[in-house]
Amino acid sequence: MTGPREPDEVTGEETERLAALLHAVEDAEELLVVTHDNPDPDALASAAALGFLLQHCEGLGTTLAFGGIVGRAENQALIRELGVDFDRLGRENGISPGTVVALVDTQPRAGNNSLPAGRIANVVIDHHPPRPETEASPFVDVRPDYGANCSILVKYLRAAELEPDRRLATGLFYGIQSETADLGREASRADISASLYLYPRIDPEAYSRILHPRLPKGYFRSVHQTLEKARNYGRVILAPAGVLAYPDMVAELADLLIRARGTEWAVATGTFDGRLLISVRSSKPLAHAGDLVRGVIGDRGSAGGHGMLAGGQVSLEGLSEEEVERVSASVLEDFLEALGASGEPSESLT
Ligand SMILES: [Mn+2]
Repeated sequence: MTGPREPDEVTGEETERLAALLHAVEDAEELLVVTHDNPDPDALASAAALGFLLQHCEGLGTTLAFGGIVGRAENQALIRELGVDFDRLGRENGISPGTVVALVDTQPRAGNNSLPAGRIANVVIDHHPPRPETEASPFVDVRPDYGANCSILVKYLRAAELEPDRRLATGLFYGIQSETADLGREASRADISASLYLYPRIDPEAYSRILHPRLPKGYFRSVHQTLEKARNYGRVILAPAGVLAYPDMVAELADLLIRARGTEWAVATGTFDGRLLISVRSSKPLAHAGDLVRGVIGDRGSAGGHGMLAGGQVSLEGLSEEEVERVSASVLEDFLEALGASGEPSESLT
């Protein structure tokens, strides 16, 4: 028997990584932290934490930004409780030369961020599988064994002996719990340790406001429509949601559907602003969901993810309504085939 676990100590390796990070930004005038489009809590809190760290350690003026939209009520509440502003970044936006760009929870050319083409990311801190394009960045810290990117940022804060304020601690804690399904999905020792460190520092009322936000009517409409359209194919649920109320809705639906008893895979799709968005969840720890989505989407679009959760998108720009239907249907069919479920008769989930 072992006693209750204490947060890990800061190692010399972490101190060295912090020194290298600070060295990489020391000549900067400004810092721009970019996270992936339609960001999730892990991305949002990671960005806020990196801004906080470099503001305090290097006195850098910091802008946080992402492309796309935050629609999920929990994620909007997280931004409110973090008390930071995020700029909207278009792929065409110029970034001034004296600005250091940091990517968090994503990597250069991953297809899910709005870092302008040709712009080098000076700093990359991520927990998705490393990509070859990332090697061009001067400072890279990619830890695919971490369940949440926020847990990497906690290592930096602790190495810097920089206490996160209550708002940031609350946001980071939520980011980790949300990404790892409360430490039950792909959580590593580092995620548990970061959670133990953060928990005494959070604001419980703010945390509760993030977890239990009021929901817009569009949420119920989308859930209702999706449940009616969702089909069971053995252990697979396919849910073509149609037009989404907001882009991160598709992840919310996949999170809901994977909870259906007996389900090993949930695939939710929907369209938003000229794109087919895909979100995949698996209940199996060694599912390789990221590989699955990459294989199915192929060169039709972009995809990425981890073992138990993944996502992707396919551009629908310029397609007629009929063509959109056809592309959407063929993506779902390809998922069924890849999951070995195509021959089985489907039944309605409800
Ligand atoms: Mn993440």
